Amino acid sequence: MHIQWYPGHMTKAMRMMQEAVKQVDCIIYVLDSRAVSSCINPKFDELIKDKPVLYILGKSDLVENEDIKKWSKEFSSKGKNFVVADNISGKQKGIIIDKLKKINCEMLEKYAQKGAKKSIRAMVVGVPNTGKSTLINSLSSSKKTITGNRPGVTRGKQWVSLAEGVELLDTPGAVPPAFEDQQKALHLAFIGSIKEEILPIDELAIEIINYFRTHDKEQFCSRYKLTDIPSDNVEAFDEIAKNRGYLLGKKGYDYERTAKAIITDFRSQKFGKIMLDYPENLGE
Ligand SMILES: Nc1nc2c(ncn2[C@@H]2O[C@H](COP(=O)(O)OP(=O)(O)OP(=O)(O)O)[C@@H](O)[C@H]2O)c(=O)[nH]1
Ligand SMILES: [Mg+2]
Repeated sequence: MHIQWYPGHMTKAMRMMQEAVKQVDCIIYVLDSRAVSSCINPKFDELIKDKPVLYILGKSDLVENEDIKKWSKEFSSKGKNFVVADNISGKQKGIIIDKLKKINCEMLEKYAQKGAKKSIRAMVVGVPNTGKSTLINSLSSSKKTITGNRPGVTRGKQWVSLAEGVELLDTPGAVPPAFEDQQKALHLAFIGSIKEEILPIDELAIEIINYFRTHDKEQFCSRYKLTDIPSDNVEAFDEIAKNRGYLLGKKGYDYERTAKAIITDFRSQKFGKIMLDYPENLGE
């Protein structure tokens, strides 16, 4: 399965961000904790240049604490500013604001010396569906930005002000123009950051089965009451369909429904909390 997805609206979005970055003090880079290295878009790194960055290891509720600690260690050892967060609850608001002040302290100090107060302007970036708009809403205790569990929900830029003297710029999610590493593209597809319509669902489901052949096999087998994952993909589909009762009358098994179920089950943690990327994959 080869994934290539770079719609016109992303070219436009990247151009918009290249302009907007000139007006901001810093970047909030939202990553999905399940696939941290896959969420790194080299185009964002070019965009950021020398602006201070606060990384959000978001959707942390979807991975095990022990796993996310590995990323915390990695980011700490690289001297990166980061917060492990679940974007929905807003529980980490205090620490996020503190870190924003910390990474902008030179700029704030300069204004303070002149007796002026300056708000912190931050551009929120990330690949699609990582929870950028959700984070902005929870930080501002509002529903000012539109959110949704599919990629490409945010299409334009939108400023949201917080009472704490922080202004956040929501931006559309963007992937790299080409995926050099198809493994990363696949992980983005698993977590719902690639538009569904360009993905052949049967192939995506097979890739998920392949993942479980080598990782967390017990969780997969337990969900579908399998003793093992058959090495033949058709047989694997047959067994899953049989156990879930996905039948097409007398015609056999409903493969489409089976494929959809595997993908949905993965995204709704039916196989448990799965972290796809581990720190050694962090390209730098
Ligand atoms: N479990 C969990 N779900 C989250 C979290 N953050 C966001 N979500 C869900 O992820 C989906 C995508 O959230 P959005 O905020 O729309 O993501 P986005 O990054 O703005 O997406 P685009 O605008 O499409 O780039 C929504 O269904 C959110 O409810 C989180 O921390 N934990
Ligand atoms: Mg959004």
